[in-house]
Order: sequence, then structure tokens, then C-alpha cells
Amino acid sequence: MSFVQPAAELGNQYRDDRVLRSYLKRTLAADSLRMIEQDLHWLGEHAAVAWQRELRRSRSEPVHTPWDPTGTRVDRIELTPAWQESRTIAAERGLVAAAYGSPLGDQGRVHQFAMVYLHHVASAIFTCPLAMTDGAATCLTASGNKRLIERALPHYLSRDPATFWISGQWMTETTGGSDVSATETLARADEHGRWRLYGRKWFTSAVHADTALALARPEGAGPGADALALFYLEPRRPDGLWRDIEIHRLKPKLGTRELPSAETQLKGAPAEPVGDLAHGVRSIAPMLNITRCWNAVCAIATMRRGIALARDYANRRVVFGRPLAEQPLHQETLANLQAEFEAAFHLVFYTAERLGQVQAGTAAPAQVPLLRLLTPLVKLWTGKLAVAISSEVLECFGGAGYIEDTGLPALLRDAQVLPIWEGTTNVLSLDTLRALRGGAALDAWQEAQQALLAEAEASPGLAAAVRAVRDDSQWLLQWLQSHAPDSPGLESGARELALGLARCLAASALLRHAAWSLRVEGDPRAAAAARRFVAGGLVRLVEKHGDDARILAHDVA
Ligand code: MFK
Repeated sequence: MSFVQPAAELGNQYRDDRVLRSYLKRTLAADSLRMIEQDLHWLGEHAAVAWQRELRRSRSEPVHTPWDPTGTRVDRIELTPAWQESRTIAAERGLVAAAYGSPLGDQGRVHQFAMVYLHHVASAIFTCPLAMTDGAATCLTASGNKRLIERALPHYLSRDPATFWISGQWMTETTGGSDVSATETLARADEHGRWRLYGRKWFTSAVHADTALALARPEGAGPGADALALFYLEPRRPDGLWRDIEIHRLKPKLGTRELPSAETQLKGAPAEPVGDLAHGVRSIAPMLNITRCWNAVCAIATMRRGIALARDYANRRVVFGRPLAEQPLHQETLANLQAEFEAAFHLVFYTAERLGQVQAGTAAPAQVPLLRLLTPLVKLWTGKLAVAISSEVLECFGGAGYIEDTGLPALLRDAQVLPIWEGTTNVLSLDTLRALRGGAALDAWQEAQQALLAEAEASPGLAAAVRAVRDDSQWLLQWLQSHAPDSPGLESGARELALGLARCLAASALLRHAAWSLRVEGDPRAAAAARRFVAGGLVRLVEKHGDDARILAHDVA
């Protein structure tokens, strides 16, 4: 019998996650932590079991059946078993509900996102509709539409799988995903005064959701994005048949294949305005901001899963006479992944704390513009990082990482959506500029950073890293001040500016945690991660040379 390499294994993903456990210990009162630990242990165990199960079965995908045998249009969507299981878990564990009216008060978001973080990879991407459901709950609440709040919120927040509803978010059309100004879907009132939607939605994720929020142009309204209105739909009847909607096909996607995303034709689908018959983008923005936070949580979950597997494998795999884990160059690779992940983790949960406080009304006034800025920052940085880390993780397995039934390629494929949906990196970089307008967000960012670094600077072994963060931040702020608002230079540097703002604040949050962990837990690992993350460089903004970008983009002399 020839040699067989033992595969990487996963243990309970809560028990084994030093970063999450240490963070929760610092952030939550002991009573609060005790209250939620059962959920976390359960989801951590489920993550391990689901991974083993995933390796034994071939991945299934949803199936669309447009017609029944009699020739009736039915557009049945058959969902995968993992997807259906995830729906039950989501309801019973309160993956949406935990953020609303939590016994933990304004720390409900920490509880919720800790659960989402543990569950995401095991969820078959059910986190997508959960993010949209949470976004819909926030959006309807912000709209003040009493009827819709009373109708939908109890379902969105239900912990009973039988009454739990999920929501979709129908914005994207063939005319644009990033720029919705040319939206063609028309809203027309019928003879009974009921609004009906006509048009083609080109990318409807979780198409079978119980409700959807959709952008449409009321008949007679002018062109442009501001004339769009936001509508609420219940796309299917209680018997499961669609209400004047046809499904053209399910999207053949690179990843997230258990998630049924469809091309959808609205043929007079009944809908209800959420608010005014205009300003739809402004009305749906609260939903976008929630889903962007979820995206960031799912990105760090992806990073953590890949690193956990790569680390376990490095201990099992012996080459050139030693386990990979004992080889200096491989150690460097794993250490760099861990340092980036750890910084991202602390920025994401720092944002979750702000979100919980703003939502609960306990935040200081400066936290509102800070959260507005942090939301695109965490989404854009962690989305990109999840892809880079997943790609490196596959390489840590050599050729095995490229083989489908190791389960590893799916990690990379599923990660690739994170920088794309809910706003691409560039769209979110432009949103960062939008958030910075007026100056309040930047002031809040600086204040937040100073407060975090002040907690770290006296800590043994961290002073040099604290100084480096201050220097890098200073350079970033100088660059920003030297570019006038709305100048082309500011726009072309927006991505590196956003990444720099994210990374400097992430370093500060990690340093603060590292100082605490050294002092209280006597644990040097977060400090090691912080030093390495800072040493890797936080800001990559460079002065651009003249017309280089245009010349290279068009490849003209
Ligand atoms: C695993 C986790 C998963 C997540 C779920 C995945 C589900 C996948 C389904 C999808 O992918 S759905 C499609 C997602 N699509 C997007 O995210 C759209 C990306 N494009 C943008 O975000 C554009 O920036 C945008 C459409 C918002 C541009 O629209 P406009 O109308 O040209 O922008 P404008 O005029 O600057 O802003 C209009 C108003 O909205 C302004 O308010 P006022 O009317 O009061 O002046 C803006 O301030 C406000 N606004 C825009 N973005 C905002 C915002 N307000 C708060 N937060 C924001 N992020």
C-alpha cells in the first residue's frame, strides 16, 4: 500500500478559535458571555460536523423547473438539503433576531455576528438571504411604514422555522448593478390603485425568498436614480406559485452555487411602496449598509476557515524530512495570513460594536458618521483580503488545494463573490469619499484611532508599532488634505485611501486588543500579530506620475 496523506481536520470552531474567544472575553461581561456561549459552542460543533459531511457528499445545486408536465408555468426551485437545514438553524439560533431587542442590549450585534462568523462557511451561503433579511428589517424600521413593519418584521425576527421569513433585494438590472440610475423596471398602478411592477431583474439572489425589496420607476417619474422608488413584494402565493413573476433561469455562477440566484421577469407583480414614490436609493441604503457589514463578517469567517485548515495540514504534512509547520518559510506564510486575518477580525467586530450602539441609540454622536465610514471600509478591505487569503490557503496544500473533492476550491470560489456583490471595491471606495464629505467622519476616525492607540502605547513591545501606525496615518491624512474634494486625483486614489483608512484603524484595534491580551491573559499572540501586520505596511498610497493611468488603461502612447 503506498503512502496516503491524512487530510486536514477541523475541531469545534468556537472552542478552537483563540481570536474570537479572547475578543469576547474582553468585550462582554462574564454573565453576557455565559448567556451566549451555548449558541457559540453549538455552531462551532456544527461547523466541524458540516465540514466532514461536505467532504463525503457531492455538492448539490438548486434546480429550476420552469414547466410542469401539463404545460403550466410553475418555476419550481428545488433547494439543496444543506440550504434547507440552514434555514432551520438560522431561525432557531436567531441569526437575524439576535440583533433586535437583545438581552445583551447594544451588544446584540456582537452576539449575532459571532454566530454568523461561526456559521457562514457551514451555511451553504444561507448567510446571503440572512444578510438581506436583516437589511430589510432595518430598512423597514427606518422607513417608519407601520403596516409593513407589523406585517413583515415578526416573520423576519421569528425563531420558529415555520413562521420565519427571508427577504431578497432586487436592484440589479441589465443596465447596471453598480449604477442603478438607468433602472428600467416600471411601477404602474392598476385599475384598483394597486401598484404592479414590470421589468427584468437580472440578478436576484435567494430568488425564492418570502419577500423582496425592489427598486422601480413609478410611471411618469423622470429619469435618473433619485426618481426611483422602493417597493415591498411578497413574490409567491401561499401555495408557492409566483405572483405575476417568471424565472428565466438560475445563474450559472463561479461559486455560491447552493444559493439560488435568478434572472427574473416581473409581469405585473403586486408591490407596495415602502415610503415616498422617489428617493429609492436613499431608502434602500440602510439595507445596503447592513448587508455590507454581514459581508465583512462572512469574509473574516472565510479567512479563519482557510487558515484553520492550512494550519492543521501543516502539522500533518511531512516533506523534506520535517512537518511543514516546522519549516521557516511556511511558518512565515502562515504567520502573515494570521496577522492579516487578526487585524481584519478586530476591525469587523469594532464595526459591529458601533452598529449595535447606533442601532440601540446608545452611541455618542460621533459614532454615527464613524459607522457610516467604517461600513464601506470593512466591506471593501475584507472582501479583497478573503480572496487573497483563500488563494494562499489553497497553495498551502500544493496540488491538493486545486482538487475539487478536498472542499478547498469551493472556499476560493465562494470568497470571490465577497468583493463583488453589495458594491464592488471601487464602488465602495467612491462610497468612502461620499462618507467623508463634510469632515465629521474623518474627525471621528481620528478620535477613534487615538483612543485605541492610547490603550496600547504603554504596553511592552508595542510602542514601535504604535508609532508606525501614527506615522502611516499622518501620511494618509496629509495626502487627503492635499487633494481637493471632487478632484480627479482624489477619485483615482480613493481605493488606496480607503484601504489605508481601514488598515490603520484595524492595526489600532488589534494593538488595543493585543495590549489587553498581554496584560490580562498573558498571551503574546495578538501582539505578535499586531507587530507583523503593522510591519507589512498599512498605506500604499503613492503620488501618481502624470497621465500614466490613462496611458496604461487604454494602452496608448
Ligand atoms: C454574505 C453576505 C452577503 C450579502 C448579501 C448579498 C446579496 C447580493 C445581492 C446583491 O448584490 S444586490 C445588489 C447590491 N447593489 C449594490 O450594492 C449597489 C452598488 N452601488 C452603489 O452602492 C452606488 O453607490 C449607488 C447605487 C448607491 C449609487 O446611487 P446614486 O443614486 O447614484 O447615489 P447618490 O446620488 O450619491 O446617493 C443617493 C442618496 O443615497 C444620497 O442621499 P440623499 O438623497 O439624502 O443626498 C446618498 O447619500 C445616499 N446613499 C448612497 N449610498 C449610501 C447612502 N446613504 C447611506 N449609506 C450608503 N451606503
